[in-house]
Amino acid sequence: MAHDLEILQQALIAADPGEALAATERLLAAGVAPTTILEEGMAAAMFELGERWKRGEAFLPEVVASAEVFKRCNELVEPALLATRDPDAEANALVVLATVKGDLHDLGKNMVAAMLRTSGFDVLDLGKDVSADRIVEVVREQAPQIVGLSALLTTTVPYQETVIRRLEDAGLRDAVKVMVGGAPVTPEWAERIGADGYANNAPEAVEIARKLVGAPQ
Ligand code: B1M
Repeated sequence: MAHDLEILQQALIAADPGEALAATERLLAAGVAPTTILEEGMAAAMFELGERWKRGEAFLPEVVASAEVFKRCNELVEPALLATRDPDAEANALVVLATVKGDLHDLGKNMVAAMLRTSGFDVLDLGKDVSADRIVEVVREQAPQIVGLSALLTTTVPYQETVIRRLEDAGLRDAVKVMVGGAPVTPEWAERIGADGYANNAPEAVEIARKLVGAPQ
């Protein structure tokens, strides 16, 4: 298994769809947990690619290509993940998820969405580059228990605070819990802006969301 996880990582970094999809299929066939494939294989590869990009050893077109291969691997893993949904673990809660305005990074947010669904949440995914106005409108109309805000750029992280302030202005803040995440987001930032929860990764997001709605862990 460790060998195929390594092959998957290298294939994602190299944006090689054939190798990446074959390694994903082998891992699934071997019964490796979909969460392990997502976190230890796929997310870890994108993190390493980001480090290489920072060092000038990878370039934007390569990152775009890797992100496409990531999505194709995800198409294989997500159904396997959803098949592990435990009908006895229903959270009876709606989560509205969005990558905030100005930010086009959605791979991590999509992983959070899939893991929340697997853990018995209903998820309304508003996508990426989502404005505070849109989020406020949806919270008013759908009355979710949680709003989840993802941001991957240091320039878009402050928009998480903008959304919280807009929910306050609209008189909706007390009606909904706000959870924030994304690589540059920290627990200190979450506390500073008055978010109710912070998660470092998708499995942790599930844990925090269940706590926020009082669902059994
Ligand atoms: Co971008 N990018 N990117 N990029 N990109 C980063 C974020 C960067 C750190 C790369 C680097 O320099 N090393 C850097 C930001 C630097 C900074 O802010 N200071 C950067 C940059 C600069 C840019 C552009 C500005 C580049 C340019 O155009 N010159 C541009 C911005 C576009 C925009 O958004 N307006 C850009 C574009 C892109 C692509 C489109 C090519 C692509 C995104 C494709 C897509 O998402 N559909 C991309 C990618 C792939 C990356 C890196 C390499 C990988 C991100 C990723 O998908 N990781 C990234 C490097 C890095 O993050 N270290 C980088 C995998 C994913 C599973 O992890 O998203 O962290 P992640 O999600 C995790 C956790 O964070 C957490 O759970 C997930 C699963 O464990 N989580 C949550 C996420 N959301 C959560 C929400 C929660 C809870 C947990 O609650 C609600």
